[in-house]
Amino acid sequence: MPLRYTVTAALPYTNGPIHIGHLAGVYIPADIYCRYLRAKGKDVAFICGSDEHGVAIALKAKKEGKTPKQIIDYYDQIIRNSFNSFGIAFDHYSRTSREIHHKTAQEFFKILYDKEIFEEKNSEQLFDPEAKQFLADRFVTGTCPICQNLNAYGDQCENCGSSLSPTELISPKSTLSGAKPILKKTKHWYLPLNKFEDFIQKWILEEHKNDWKPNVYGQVKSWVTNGLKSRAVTRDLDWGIKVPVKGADGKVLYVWFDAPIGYISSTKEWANEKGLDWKPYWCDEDTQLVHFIGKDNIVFHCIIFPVMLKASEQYILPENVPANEFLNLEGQKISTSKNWAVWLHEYLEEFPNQQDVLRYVLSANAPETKDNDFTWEEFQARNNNELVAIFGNFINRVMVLSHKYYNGLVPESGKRFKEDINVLEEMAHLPKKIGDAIENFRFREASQKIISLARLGNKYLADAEPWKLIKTDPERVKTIMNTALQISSGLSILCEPVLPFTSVKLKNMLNLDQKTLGWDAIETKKTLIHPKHLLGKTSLLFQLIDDLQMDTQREKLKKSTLDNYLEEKKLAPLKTKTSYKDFDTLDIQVAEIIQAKKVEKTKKLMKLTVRLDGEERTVVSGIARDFDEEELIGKKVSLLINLNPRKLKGIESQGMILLGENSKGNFVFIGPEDKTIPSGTRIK
Ligand code: B3M
Ligand code: ZN
Repeated sequence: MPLRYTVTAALPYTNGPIHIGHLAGVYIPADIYCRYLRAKGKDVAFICGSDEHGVAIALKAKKEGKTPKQIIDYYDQIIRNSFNSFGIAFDHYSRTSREIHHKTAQEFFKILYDKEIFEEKNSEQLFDPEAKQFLADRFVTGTCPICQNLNAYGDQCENCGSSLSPTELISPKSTLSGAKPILKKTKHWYLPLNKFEDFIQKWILEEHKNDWKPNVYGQVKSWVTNGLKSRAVTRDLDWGIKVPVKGADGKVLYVWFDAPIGYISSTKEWANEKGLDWKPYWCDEDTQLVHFIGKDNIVFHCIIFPVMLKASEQYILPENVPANEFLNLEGQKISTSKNWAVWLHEYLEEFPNQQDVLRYVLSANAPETKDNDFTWEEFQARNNNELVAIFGNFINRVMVLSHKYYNGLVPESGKRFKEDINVLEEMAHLPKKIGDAIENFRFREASQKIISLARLGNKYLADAEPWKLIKTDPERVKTIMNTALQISSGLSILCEPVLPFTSVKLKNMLNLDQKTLGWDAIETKKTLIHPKHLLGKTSLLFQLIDDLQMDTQREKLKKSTLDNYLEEKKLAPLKTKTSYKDFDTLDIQVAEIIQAKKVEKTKKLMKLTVRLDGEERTVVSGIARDFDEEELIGKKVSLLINLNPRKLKGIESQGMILLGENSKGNFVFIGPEDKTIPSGTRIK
């Protein structure tokens, strides 16, 4: 049994507000976990903060003509407010721009430096000759060498998820000036992950084989199988934490080196403020360290940071890293740049005081084992059919009847019948069941178990029909209502981790002390609410959400992406003029797709067989995100047939299909309108 828990949630970048994807993937599960632990009386430090370094922030500042400091101050405030409003109850929320963090991160670097863990290497890096700057990470884009995505970043391809270094990009381009980078020598410090392969192998792949989530375990395994490489932990940049050794002028720590140390500095700050010692929370073996993150952060939390912790020889390792998959929105990937998102600060304006509805829907539909979709239709259905019709309805019946029959005084229970004993018995099992679900990071299940208690209560009342019995057997009704009030009280306690606002509201209605009753009281079948206790006023716990509100949300989404699309179009420069002669060199023909098969281990690539006039060809096209195999068969498309063949994932592609992009960013075919037009027809 751990003596204490250090629970961290990924530090959000302060280069934009946060949306439902962040909440569903990281912060709601982490918050439920910590609220549950606290309810069980555990010693918990729930730690987070703003991640304020890195190229993304420097770039945003440059683009907006502001200083990085202005950017981070602005978003730090918005993000903090969102967390507060949604009841994400961190014990401490710090910022990596604070001095305590700079010091902690530098000390950490020095520890590894003094232990001679790092490799010092001179290498050629991309340099922007116009902006006179090295191009790290997101300062450079180009074609992904793995999946051919044209817009891969210098540190990562968001299409295939590969982690890259800038020099691996094909046709790199500076995002600062658009210039073609040159190579220039520079010195950096590297963390030799390869030397820690055995450690990762033993610690995760053997010891945590059975208790880590399969999606997390699988990613780690594939990293290790592909072989771990050294990773530069410093950058040539002016925004960040100075590298604290000689000969490192103009260099800062790589943001992914300093950010996870932010968990430690935030804990220090918290402990200082509370007059506690921070060390046990990071150094004692009897502390359980858990990192909540999204799946794009797995490598950093399961390999790189643990290697840093291990190499320092002073810190504990995470016991679990329950990363979630991604949440999509109305069938599409959430995208900040396309404004395809539900922003938390906007949700609150449109659904004031309905934080718990979103918390509930995002828990019930959490992307725990696979990517999941958020739709407004489901949001409405879960609210109306579950929160209102089951939970709200049960509480309302209990409250209204108790006020009507007993003026709000809890009635004495007579001898309980079998059905009364059964429901109370079932309720007594729930803390353990919900607890097991939460401790094993199954938050969907936990949220359903909570609703199951309200469902149980509803059924109990519907079967017992106190509103009929009141005329013939008022004594029996007292027992029924007393039992129903015990269930209501149990609900107010057990719903707290998922629905904290509802819990407070319900406890107020029941006039229960917010703190005194715990999960144990339910388990040990204590009387949760006593006879003659005076109930508070009845109010509605949840409100119905109507179709109009949902239509408004869907319209808003469509409109904002369309606006965004038009804006981008305006900004996209026209290509330079070309001659007819050049155009005439392109041989474009109508082709019919006759076979389609997704290329394995890629997200986008589809292998197609197309028919021209008397000839069949193989073409590999990046359309698998937008089309299923079946719907492609029989499609007539325009094909550029005299492009040099090229190999994609080992398959030779003999042509390129012409594609357009619609306002949602999905591909559409540019094919002949007249479907009878024969394959092989020349397009001029
Ligand atoms: N800021 C990345 C992200 O928001 C990063 C997490 C840091 S956790 C130490 O996805
Ligand atoms: Zn890629």
